[in-house]
Order: sequence, then structure tokens, then C-alpha cells
Amino acid sequence: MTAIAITSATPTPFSLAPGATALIVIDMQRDFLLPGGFGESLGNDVGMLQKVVAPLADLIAAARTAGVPVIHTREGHRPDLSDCPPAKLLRGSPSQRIGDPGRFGRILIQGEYGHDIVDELAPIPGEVVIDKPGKGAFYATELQSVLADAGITQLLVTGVTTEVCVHTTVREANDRGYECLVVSDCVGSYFPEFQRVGLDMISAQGGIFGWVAPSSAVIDCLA
Ligand code: C5J
Repeated sequence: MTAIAITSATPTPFSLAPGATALIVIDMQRDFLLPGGFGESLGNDVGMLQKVVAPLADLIAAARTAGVPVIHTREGHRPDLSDCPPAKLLRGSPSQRIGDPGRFGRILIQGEYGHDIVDELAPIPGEVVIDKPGKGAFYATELQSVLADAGITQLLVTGVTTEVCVHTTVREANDRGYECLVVSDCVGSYFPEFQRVGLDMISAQGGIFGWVAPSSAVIDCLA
């Protein structure tokens, strides 16, 4: 498939090369999205993240049909917390901390129910799932070699939260030479102003970290 221009992307049209593109789905985990989970225990309105699920399910379906690889990530830690820096463990003053027992098992611990991806967006057999201890998907993971092996140079970036793990991953990817298109209605923040400013920051200054476009424009190009 040859490159197709997503003309509605900001700050400039994005030249999508489906054969060199992967869809990255960041941290769409029960602990962040479900009522009673870790995200809500921090005082957040999880409805702000749940809005992302329906458009993202449509985008994932379009990517699968077009043969664009879908790569999922999950933020979390080993049961013994040996990969969780004390500074991360102790940050803030949540009612529950990483590793504590929560409504969906131990919070953000690999293998627990809450650590896994919400049912609507579950990976299908053959899709890569990257377990990451940090906010960025490249730090201490195999993502870069997975992308290199598949000849990927462009990333469609989705998931949560816009200003934390999405931003960190886009910045890491940008520094590694990947062209990143962030799909505006497929990323979510608990904070409306962070969502708006977070997206603006990516495409500001001529696209300092990447491009932004809605899922409808991306799906049209993949069809
Ligand atoms: C956070 C994430 N916000 N996936 N994680 O702690 O953005």
C-alpha cells in the first residue's frame, strides 16, 4: 500500500505509509479505566477515560483489517516490586499505592485482573503486548526491537493518559526517529484541560513531537 495523506492532521498533512506503521495502544487497563480501580482511588473521574474505548475499538478493528500491527502496552510491576523505583512507589498520597490490594487485585501488578486490558480492547492472538515499568513505552522494554524487526517507522499513538504515558511515549519515539500521529479522540485524560493542552503541545511549533488527527481521518485512510 502506498502512502496516503491525512489532510486534516495538524499542524500539516500526515503522509501515512500503512506498510511501515503500527498502532500503539497505551495502558488501556482496568486499573485506570474501571470504577473502583486505582485511577478512581486517586480521585479521578474514570468516565473521562472510558470515552476513548468506543472510537479506539473502531480504530483497532480498522487497523486489523488493513494489516497494520496493533501493539498494546500495560504499565505495571513484578509482584516483588523489584522493578518499581521507591520514588514511584511513594509518590503522592493516594489512598492505595502500587502493589496494595485493590478491588481488582494488587494494584498495577502483572498477572492481576486490574493490570490487564479492558475486555472491549483485548489483544487478539499474535498481537504484541509490552509490559512497561515506566510511563514511556520504550524505557526498559523490547518495543524498539519489535518495531525495528517489523520495519516500522510511523506510529499511530492511542491510549491513556494523554499527558502522562502517551506524552512520554511520543517524546521517546520522536527522539528515536519515529513519526508519531496521535489520534485525538483515542487518547484520554482525567483532566479536560490536560487533554486539550496535551494535544496542542504535540503539534505546536510545526509539530515538535508529532501530528494530531481524529480517528475518522485515520480510518478513512486505512479503508
Ligand atoms: C499514569 C498512564 N497516568 N498510563 N499512567 O500514571 O498514563
